[in-house]
Amino acid sequence: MGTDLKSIFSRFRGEGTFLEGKSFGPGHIHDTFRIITAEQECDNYILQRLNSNVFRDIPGLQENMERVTGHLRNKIAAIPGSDLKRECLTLVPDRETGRSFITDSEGRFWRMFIFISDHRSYEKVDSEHKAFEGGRIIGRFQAMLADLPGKPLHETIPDFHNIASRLDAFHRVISLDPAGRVASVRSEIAEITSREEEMKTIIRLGAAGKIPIRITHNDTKFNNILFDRDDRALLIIDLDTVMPGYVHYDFGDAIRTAANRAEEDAEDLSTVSMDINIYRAYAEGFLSETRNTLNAAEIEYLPFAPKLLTYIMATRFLTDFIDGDNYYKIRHPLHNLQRTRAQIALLRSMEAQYGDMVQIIKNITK
Ligand code: ADP
Ligand code: GN1
Ligand code: MG
Repeated sequence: MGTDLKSIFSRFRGEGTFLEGKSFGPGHIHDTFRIITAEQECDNYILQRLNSNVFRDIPGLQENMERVTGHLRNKIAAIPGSDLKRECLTLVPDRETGRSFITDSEGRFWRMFIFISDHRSYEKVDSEHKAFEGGRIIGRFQAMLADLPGKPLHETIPDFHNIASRLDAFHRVISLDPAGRVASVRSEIAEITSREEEMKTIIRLGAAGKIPIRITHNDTKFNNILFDRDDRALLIIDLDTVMPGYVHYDFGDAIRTAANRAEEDAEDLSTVSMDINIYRAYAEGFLSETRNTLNAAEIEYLPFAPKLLTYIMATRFLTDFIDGDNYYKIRHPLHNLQRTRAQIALLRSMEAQYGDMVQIIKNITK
């Protein structure tokens, strides 16, 4: 792999000499490597082989990425004291064409970023300070993209958070039962089907024109936020799914991951629950940047969003399990089922605390 990475690295307009390249980070989608350069004064890099099974139109995705990072750079540069290299992703162009990605001899797509050095990232959140900071940086991201000029962004994964489409796919895979697993997951299937109508609330509000389409990140998993060594949030990375969406998608996925006391795939379900104090702190940070732009219906349904996103993930993990594990990277044969169960446990914990979740948003926005 070493020589391979070295030759891929050399095709980008990076600075410095390739020293080593190693697998890096917790992502479920791409193959990510950190490239260390030999010279102290040169940056290190993140090199990614992109998953073109998940993302069917990589040139379109990269066009989004260039527009979004370019717009964010202009906004951040205008903030006194900001640090562009650490508060915004920097794509490194192809030496020959200047494009933001290359293809290798097997037709696979690669891209490269400057490595944001000395950062921290968290799977779970253990302090209200970090939760507030995460909320603030995602709120700022959304606010900064509100005036992105030009045509709409490409929908890099069509209907990504459209629960009606996700449920169609779920029922399709159940009727096909390609891996013969349906009989073993009857109770998990029942957890999903019993909530189907309630979970279509957000798309119904959208269709009725009560909540607007905005530019959203759509993968605001907490480990996609990088912090500095003092736990100040620097930026949100993983911009592949930035596209048109509802504010609820970003608020919901951040709470799903930040406020869960256990890992996303916890085996011991008794450890899974939502920490309401993390929820409150995140909401305060997020609303400090966005409350003036959100309409009354968007605010009213914010507490519903974590339930929806947790339900979407449970549905997607279970769909992939029944399908025979073709989408998510797994570390053991029952991994997708374990993820499903942990998400259902989290959803139940949110349901038990729903009244408090509603009250907290009312208190912050009154
Ligand atoms: P995936 O879609 O597979 O999650 P990401 O774009 O989130 O891929 O990247 C995977 C991991 O690589 C991240 O979780 C983070 O740890 C690390 N990473 C990505 N980009 C950078 C960067 N510019 N600087 C530092 N670390 C990064
Ligand atoms: C994937 O790329 P990553 O690992 O941050 C997935 C998200 C899920 C998440 C669940 C493009 O996110 O939608 O929420 O796994 N990304 C894609 O952990 O499907
Ligand atoms: Mg990621």
